[in-house]
Formats: sequence, structure tokens, C-alpha cells
Amino acid sequence: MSDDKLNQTGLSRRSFLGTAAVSGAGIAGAGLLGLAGCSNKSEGGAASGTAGSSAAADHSDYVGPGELDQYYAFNSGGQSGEVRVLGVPSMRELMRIPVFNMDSATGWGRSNESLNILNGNITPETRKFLQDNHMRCMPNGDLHHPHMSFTDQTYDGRYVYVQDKANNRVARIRCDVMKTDKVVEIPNVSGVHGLRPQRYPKTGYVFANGEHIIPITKTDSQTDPKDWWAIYTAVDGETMEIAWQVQVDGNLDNGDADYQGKYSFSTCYNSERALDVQGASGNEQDWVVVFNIAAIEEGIKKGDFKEINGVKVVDGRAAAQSNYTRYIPVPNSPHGCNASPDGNYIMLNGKLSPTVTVLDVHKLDDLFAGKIQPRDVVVAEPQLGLGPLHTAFDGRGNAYTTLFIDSQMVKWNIDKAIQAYKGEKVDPIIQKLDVHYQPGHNHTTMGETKEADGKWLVSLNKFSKDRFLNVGPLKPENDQLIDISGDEMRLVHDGPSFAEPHDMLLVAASKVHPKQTWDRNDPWMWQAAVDQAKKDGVILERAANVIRDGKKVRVYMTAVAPVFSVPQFEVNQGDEVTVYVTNMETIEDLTHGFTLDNYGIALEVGPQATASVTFTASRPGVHWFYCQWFCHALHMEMGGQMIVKA
Ligand code: K7E
Ligand code: RUQ
Ligand code: CUA
Repeated sequence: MSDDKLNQTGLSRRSFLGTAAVSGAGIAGAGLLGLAGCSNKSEGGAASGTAGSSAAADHSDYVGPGELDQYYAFNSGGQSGEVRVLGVPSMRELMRIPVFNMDSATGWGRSNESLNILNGNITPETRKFLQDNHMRCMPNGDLHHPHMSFTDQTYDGRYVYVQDKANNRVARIRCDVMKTDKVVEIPNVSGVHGLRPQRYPKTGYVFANGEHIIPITKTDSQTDPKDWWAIYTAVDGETMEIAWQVQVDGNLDNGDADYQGKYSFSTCYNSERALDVQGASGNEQDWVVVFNIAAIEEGIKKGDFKEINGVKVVDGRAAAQSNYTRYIPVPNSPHGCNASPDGNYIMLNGKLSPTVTVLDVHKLDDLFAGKIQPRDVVVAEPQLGLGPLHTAFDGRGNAYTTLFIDSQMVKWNIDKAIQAYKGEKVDPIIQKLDVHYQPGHNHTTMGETKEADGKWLVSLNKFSKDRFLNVGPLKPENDQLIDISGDEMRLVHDGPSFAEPHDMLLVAASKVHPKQTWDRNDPWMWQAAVDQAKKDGVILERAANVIRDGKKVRVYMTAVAPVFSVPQFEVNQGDEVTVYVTNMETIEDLTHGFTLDNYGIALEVGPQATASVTFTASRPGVHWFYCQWFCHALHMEMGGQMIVKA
């Protein structure tokens, strides 16, 4: 990258290093050492604002050194429990956001701040379970579906919502700092799978499917599945509290919301109420449940609900014949549920049926009014191939459906599928492209918003087999990038990824505005530290204090490269120690860490952030602590000692 190009942006490598040097001035000469020793490290920090221009010109997936991608991808980490941020079209992994997992680098799942978030809104049963099992938090999660908050039918860059199928949670990531800020456990459900935010007027609700049928109340039989139910949950996306739930029939799988703010949808398999595979795929037809949001809100207002475990639950079972739900039959075991960006259609992907069922949302008022039959809402049902799982859109009237069994992506035209359903002799299928192998979700750039731009499609394939160097019996998945800007789909990139991307959201970079450093005036993450420091008469930003409070010891320190303000502290064996570290660096990319020898502790402390950890000093002796985030030429020297007196 030429200096000219850098200078246009006003953000040259030199100016970055200049400020870095200033930050090291606390120790004589250290700043200069920083320049000499760490120059290769700093290079990556210089960003070019002109980036991505060459990629735009020829619509290549090549993003050269120093150039930036045009889209952020938020990729689910599946059973890894995290979210990964990628750049598209380069498909480079940029960041990992721990959510339901424990993370060694950042201390997520160990720091006080992360534990406050993870355990902030869990049920009393879970709290007791954690105690009984000597766990600080649930150590795992199964995160399938990341979705961004909407305002007026398009992404607004505020939040990404995710679910945890393993431990029934919904979490929220703040996109300004790319960290999880809220977690809520959903009671009365088993397996929170499908997740979708309301699109209009804004998010609003975040809808979460309970997948497995279970007995909901103590009076439901614990042994007879005739008495077991699935529950659909609406979480308030602002407060992250549960707004209401709906009791329904069948296992809820995936869901979506319309573009009008009136209805939401869940595919359902296992209308049979079976407990095994054979039984669960027996019926020729299952259904999609349609939820009438205004009717449910009205019912809650009128008091037409049962309160179960502190949540208001309305009865949307078919037998209840309420106005909260409608059940529309669709062929065997539908899976993906996708609203088209024109706001008109909902696609229900057949899975065990080779079809995708297309609903016209404009017919739903009549369905709820009893003027038409459920199947009258269906306007197309094209036969696409074996194992349709998920559908994405290009904003030009075409749909792209993954065929799990055929290992293909099929591009088809929505209008032609509707014509064919009416009996006209047209073939909606435009092209089939081999993908490698067994695709689940697919996703197009901005394709779940009214601003679908039809540039790129990513196929998230479950198997990679021979596509990469063999790494042993456990293989990576394969995230494949497909150029859909022209008439034909073109496969341009194979991207290996660890267990296991299900879903991906692709948002234009211009919609997301992350900060360069944390904001001391917005201490949402370390509010508890602010409160405690105030009681102790400590100012976090200038702290170098060791406060004894009975058998509790609180150590407050700052981190400014390459020193901690408390180089050594002494405690007694058995004391409960809390260490608060505040990073007072003001420039970007200067993260410090706090790792404590033999105590299983590591914290990430970002620029202008405070992080803390509490532990019992049960091991006597001298325990070094050190900064594990490479920050300075004297990074190795950035440390100190905790002396624990026996
Ligand atoms: Cu199809 Cu969990 Cu979205 Cu996986 S689900 S593929
Ligand atoms: S030290 S530059 Cu741990 Cu070899 Cu890293
Ligand atoms: Cu601070 Cu390394």
C-alpha cells in the first residue's frame, strides 16, 4: 500500500505508531523501544478508507493487502457457542465473539463482567444446578442463528441476536463493541432453535422457537407425549425480557417474521408427536404455524393467558381454535423458513419433500378471518431437488435454495414458480450449481432485508471431505462463496471453518459502526466495578489501591504499556480476592491482559475498559501475574506478583 493512499485517509501507519509511542512514555525510552520492536505488529492496525474499491470495480472476491471488505458476515459458531465475524468477499475471519462458550483469550465465562452477563437472567433452577455442579456458568451452547436488529425492514447495526439450543437461551451482541451484553434463559421450552427479529416497524420482538415437545406444567403427564407441547417465545429486543409465549402443537423448527409487522411463522416437523426418527417423519404433511402478533398482544391485555414459571402463555394449540395461530399444512418435515425481500412471500423448505412451499402473506388476513382455507394461502410449490433446507434471495425476483442431499444450490424464479402452480407451462428452475458438500443454510448480501443487493451468496456446507488438506477424522466445514451478480452463479471461494456454522448474516459494512476504544462514560459492562470502587473511595482511572475488607481483598490497578499500577500485592491464604484492571490507553488496538499464574485466570482488558475477576487465594506462594496481550516492546516485562502468605 502506498503512503499516498494512506495519507488520503489521514490514518497513516506513521501516525498510528506516533500515538503508540506516546502511550509508552510513562517509562523512559519505552516508547521508542516500542517502535523498534513492534513495528511488524502495528502494521496491521493501519486501515485504508479507500479499501474495497478494486473489488467493487470487477466484482472480484480478491481483497488486497490493506483493502477492506464490503460486508461484515456474522457467522454462527454452532456447538462452539460463539459468533465469528468475517469479511466478505474475502471470507477472512476478523474476530470471534464469545457468547455461550468459555474463552481462554478474553476470560469470557471467568471474568466477573462476563459472569454477570451470562447469569444475569437465568431461572432459579439453573442457578441451583450451577451451584450443585460447582460451575460458574453454563460452559457450552449451541448457537445456530445470528440475526441483526431491524429498523424499517432493514439492518440498523445496533445488535445481533443469537440463540442457544443446548441451554435454552437468547443472547444479544452489541455491535458498537462486538461483545455480548445480555443473556436471557427461556423457561418452559426445550431446545431454542429458530430465531428471528421483528422487521417492522423495528426490533421489537425477537421470536424464538422451542423445538422439542415437553410437559409444560406439573399437571401435564411426564410420560405420555400426548400431553407434551412446544412453546413459541417473544423476547423484547430492547430489554431482553420475555414478553409472552404461545403454546403450540408439534416440534417448532425454524422461523421468520413478515415485512409488515403483523405475522410471524414457524415450520413444524413431528406433527406425529413421536419420540424417534421413524415416527417423527411418518406423516405426509406437517405444517407451518402462523402467529398473529396483534391478536396475541390483545389476548395478553385481556388476561387470556396462563402464567407458567413467571411467563404469560397464551393457548395457540390447534384444538384451542384461538385467533392467535393458524396451522397451514405443508409437505413432510419442513425446515427453513424465509421471507422474500419484496415483503410478499414466505418460503417453507421441504427437507424430506423435494419442494419449497410459497405462502402469500397478503392472504393471511383472510385466513385469520375464516374467509379462506389454510392451503389457499399457498401460491407456489416448486419441485427443486432433494433435501431443500434454506432459501436466500437476490432482490431481483430470484430465490436460491440449498439442496442438502443433492449437494447443490438451485436458483429459481419466484414469479415463474407461481405461474407454474397455476398450471402454466414454465420451468422456474434457472440453474443448479454443485457445492461441496451437503449445504445447510445459505445467505445473500443484505438478502433478509428490503435492501437485498444480489451480489454474493454464501453456502454453509456441513461436510468438506476432500476439499482441504486432511486434518484427521474431524474435518472443517466448508463455507463457499458464490458470485450471484451475473446471470449465472459462479463458485469463487472455499472457506474452511470450525464447528459449526449454521447460519450467517451478511450486512453492508456501512451499516455497522464499531468503536475504536471503549467509552469510559458508558460503563455498562463494568458497572459493578464502578459501584464497588465508589464505595471504596477509589477512582478506577487512576487506581493503585489494595483494600482489605475482612477476609475480602480488592486490588485496583491500571494498565498502561508496559506497567500495571500495582506491581505487587500481598494477601493471606484463603482470602477472597478481586482484581480490577483498567486499561487507560486511549489509542486503538492497544489491548492489555491480566493472567494470573496457576489460578486459571486470564482477562482481556481493552483500551479504556475495566475488567475484573474474583477468586479465593487458596494456593500460597509467589504467583506472577502478567499481560498476555502483546502490547509493547516491554510486553514481556509487563507483570507483577501476588504474594499469598500461608
Ligand atoms: Cu438449518 Cu439449526 Cu438453521 Cu442448521 S438449522 S442447517
Ligand atoms: S514472544 S512476538 Cu511470546 Cu516470542 Cu511473541
Ligand atoms: Cu500489556 Cu502486554
